[in-house]
Amino acid sequence: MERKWWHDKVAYQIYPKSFLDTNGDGIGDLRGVISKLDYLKELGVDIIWLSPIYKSPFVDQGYDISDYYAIAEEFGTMEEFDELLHEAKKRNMYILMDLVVNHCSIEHEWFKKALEDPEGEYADFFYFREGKDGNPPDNLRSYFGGSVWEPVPNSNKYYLHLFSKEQPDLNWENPKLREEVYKMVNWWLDKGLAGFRIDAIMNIKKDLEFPMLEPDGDDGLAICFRTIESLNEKNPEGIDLFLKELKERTFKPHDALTVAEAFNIDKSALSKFIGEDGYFSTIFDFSAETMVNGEHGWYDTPDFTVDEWKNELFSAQEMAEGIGFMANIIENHDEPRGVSRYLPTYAQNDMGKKMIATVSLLFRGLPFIYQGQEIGMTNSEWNDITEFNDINTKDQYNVARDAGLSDDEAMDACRKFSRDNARTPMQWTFKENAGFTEGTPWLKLNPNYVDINVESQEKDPDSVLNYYKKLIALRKARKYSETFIYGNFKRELEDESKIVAYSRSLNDQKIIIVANFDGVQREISIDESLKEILISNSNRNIDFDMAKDTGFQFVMEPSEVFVFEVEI
Ligand code: TEU
Ligand code: CA
Repeated sequence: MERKWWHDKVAYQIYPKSFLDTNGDGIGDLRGVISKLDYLKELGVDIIWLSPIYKSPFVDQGYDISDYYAIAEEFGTMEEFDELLHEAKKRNMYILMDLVVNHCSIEHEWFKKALEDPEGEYADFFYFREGKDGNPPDNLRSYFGGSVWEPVPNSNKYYLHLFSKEQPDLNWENPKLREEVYKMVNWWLDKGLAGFRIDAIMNIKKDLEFPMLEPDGDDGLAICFRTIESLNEKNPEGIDLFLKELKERTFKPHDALTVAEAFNIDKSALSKFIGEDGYFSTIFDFSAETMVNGEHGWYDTPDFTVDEWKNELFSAQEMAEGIGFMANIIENHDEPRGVSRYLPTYAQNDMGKKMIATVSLLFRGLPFIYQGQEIGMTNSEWNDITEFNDINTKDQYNVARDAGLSDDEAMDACRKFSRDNARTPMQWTFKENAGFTEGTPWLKLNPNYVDINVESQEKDPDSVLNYYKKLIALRKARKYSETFIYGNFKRELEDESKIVAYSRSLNDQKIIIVANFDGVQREISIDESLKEILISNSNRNIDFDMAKDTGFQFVMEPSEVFVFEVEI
């Protein structure tokens, strides 16, 4: 496998609006990010992905961009951004921005010009289409609810939006639009950006026939991603042209790191995406996220078992083997907190948080930590639908109510799945507003900041934060890093239900990770000779010596994890 500059790195996602506010307006800002670079460096982070910081009306929290060349005033200035790049570079750190080019904002000048002249040049930057028999061109439902089509004022046309109606989709079929995108991407890369996280990219190719689909709900609509699925079957080469051209014209000449948000890529397509000459450096592993999607919405999301979860992650590891690197996450800004979602209730404590971190960070691939994950931030408390800010949450609440659920039942779905769970302000201290702001935070804090915060954890050698530091240091330790980066992945102890175990091996080194996701003690027997315990979350002193050469048996406590080096 050809070595890349980012292979040995650890990445961290910042959600700028909720990271740290330095001017008291209740909104996180670039100054806040700059002031915490040393904190991140000390954690062991090399690469920082910033969720969108471009000028935006913030209908979808900056994923609706009105000027790709400007920094949102809420976050600061271009000078401050340049300062961030400079300060990061000084510390050998790298900055990734969010590339949101499936759509822009209705406040972007392209869209304004398109509305002024629905027959003109800029209308072709978007999908302006006539309806059929007084109805929109097709019956697709947008990701955030309602038709994907919105009438263009003073015209017989509609415009397409797969997300909210304030996020019109850009027409990638139009070479002029593509040129504008490449110009913009190169402009940022020339500034010294290391690369991009690429938003919702599988959506850029549309089925231009805009066919009607079998409705999947009482609204007579079908969720829009169905066309992506059917398009892949009809015309698998469809998106190829766009993604290849994007890469050749921008990322490749800059040796940029690109991390794409691409759901449901199967093994046959994976090498085109993340292989040696793939469209992207890596894509997120969303296998756990997509494992259980509700058929109609959050409210009917089925439960899953530890073994199902493990199998999804392990299958993704196996799929990427020999092809490329996945970007491994346990949560992001679109998901509830991973420790609240994936840990069984009995394991939702510091032991469990360290355990799931160990499993995730030692996988093969590029690890991403989402802000607050390193201190074990959890889902928040929500009393009322009006406490949420997220557009997706409001829609899902209505979806549940429309399906006949009570306010409390609909709220329960939102409590579990709201994206705002991950967007509550970062918990820096136990003091007022968790040290996030001296003003009024834009989104309600998680009240547990008095117990879960950076300041307290820095002082406590056994904290989740200090465990993350040790874990990252282990991953990077010269003696083991080659194995953690390039080593093969293999399932271990496969017959043991609720035991999550795998190994990483390279040349004459083999490392085994064993985690007890069960709520009771478990007897474990490993048919290898133990060399050393590299890390564990219990600091238990077990005498493995007697079994050094004959395999070793031991009892694991609930939520305990061990990382062993074994004789090979
Ligand atoms: O998300 C794209 C995406 O596929 C969403 O449907 C995602 O699955 C959903 O938010 C989960 O409920 C990206 C961004 O990550 C998200 O924050 C944006 O809202 C979206 O694109 C539109 O830009
Ligand atoms: Ca601020």
